[in-house]
Amino acid sequence: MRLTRYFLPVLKENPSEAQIVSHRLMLRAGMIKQQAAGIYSWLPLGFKVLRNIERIVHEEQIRAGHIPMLMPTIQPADLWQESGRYNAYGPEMLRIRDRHDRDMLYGPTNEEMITDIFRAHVSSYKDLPLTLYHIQWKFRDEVRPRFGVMRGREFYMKDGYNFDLTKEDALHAYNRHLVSYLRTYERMGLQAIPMRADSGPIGGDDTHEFLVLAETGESEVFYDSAVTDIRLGEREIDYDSVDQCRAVMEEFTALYARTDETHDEAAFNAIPEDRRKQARGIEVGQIFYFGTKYSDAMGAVVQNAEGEQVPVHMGSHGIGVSRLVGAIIEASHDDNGIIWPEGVTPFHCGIVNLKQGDAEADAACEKLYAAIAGLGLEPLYDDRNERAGGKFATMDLIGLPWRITVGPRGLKNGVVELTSRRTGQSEELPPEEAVKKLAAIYAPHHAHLDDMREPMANRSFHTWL
Ligand code: 5CA
Repeated sequence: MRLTRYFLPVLKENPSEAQIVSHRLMLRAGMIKQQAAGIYSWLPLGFKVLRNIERIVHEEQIRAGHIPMLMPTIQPADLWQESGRYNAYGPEMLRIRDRHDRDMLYGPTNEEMITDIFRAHVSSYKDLPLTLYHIQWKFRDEVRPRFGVMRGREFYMKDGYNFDLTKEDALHAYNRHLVSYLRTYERMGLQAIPMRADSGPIGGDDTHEFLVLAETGESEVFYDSAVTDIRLGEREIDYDSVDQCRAVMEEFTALYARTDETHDEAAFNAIPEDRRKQARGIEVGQIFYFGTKYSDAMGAVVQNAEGEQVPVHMGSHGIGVSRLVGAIIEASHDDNGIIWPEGVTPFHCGIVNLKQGDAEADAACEKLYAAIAGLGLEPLYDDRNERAGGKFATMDLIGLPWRITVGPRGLKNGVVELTSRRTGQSEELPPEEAVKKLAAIYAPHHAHLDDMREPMANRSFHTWL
């Protein structure tokens, strides 16, 4: 993309309505525009990041064996009357009446609807286990929408639902989700710590929230600092293996880590004092096991091997896709702007032409642009007739992890400059070498591109979007 042809409405001034850094930077970098309290348009740069996060979520869900689908945003009220949650949900639910006077609502979550789909089409244990998910806009009429996309009223969420014959199978689904969530967040450059939490209006006993530690987080958390040393990393986990998934779950939840709702002062005080931490965190996901709560209420039963009709065991699992855009910025920025992790960056590399209009510099930029695009990567070429300082400031603000600076002086020596946004370090090297470096940097993040070259039957997952 060439900047002169793009739509990147960056703001010079700090917007006064933004209280936290991610909201401020998203507005300044031209990523979002507020349309009403807690309701945003996603401008092109923000939309790209949202889509990248969504793609990672899809890839990791499909890798774990979960099946994508799409349910509507508007739901009929009667499903919620059946489950008993129509009244219980309270004023957070946006209630709508259609022209036939039928009660509808803008879905805050989809337990009822998925249970309705399940009971209409599944009647035998032979069709289990089954995990269906979708990524769809939700609406919760929050009392205090704030912090931009972090607590919106309209927000984008991945929600998944598992159906199992037994509690044991459903707990495997719970552990499998925990593992796949860890991998999902790590690919986005985030450490999200599973913490024992409260199940709220979803219900059930077993639930963990995934928290990214950040001073601006809305949740108060208590944890043993040793949990921050654990990473999934490159481990290969077989999602069908009950033992492997359980082992990871136990490893990640053995140490004390809880939100304030489930905090236990006595257990906390048993941790060595230097490891006892009280901090704030951003909730980027939550997993639930709630047994037969919805299947009992809505008659989601299957026939088991003995010919008996039994209610299915269920759980639900959510990832705050739009909230993650803000959470990643909270975790990764400096005074000059955003620093995107490679896994989610809207463009892979910026190209800054120090002397627009200089025939040699222009030609070198064009050549770099084509070579980077040839790798399947997307460069953003700042081809404006602006001074270098302004171009650097824009690149720093929008946070592309790598920048190639091209100028007549370097070209005389056959070199360009490759700069890391994170460290600020630059190195001079021939343009072909800079392109090679980018290819190596992004190789681990683009396994899905290799996958696309495989015949359909050999692909481990489809590539989305
Ligand atoms: N049905 C369950 C699991 S699918 C559910 O709704 N869980 S939830 O309430 O915890 O929401 C899932 C995730 O959505 C949260 O962890 C959070 O990251 C995100 N989320 C919830 N409310 C908002 C909001 N108002 N704005 C942005 N993201 C939100």
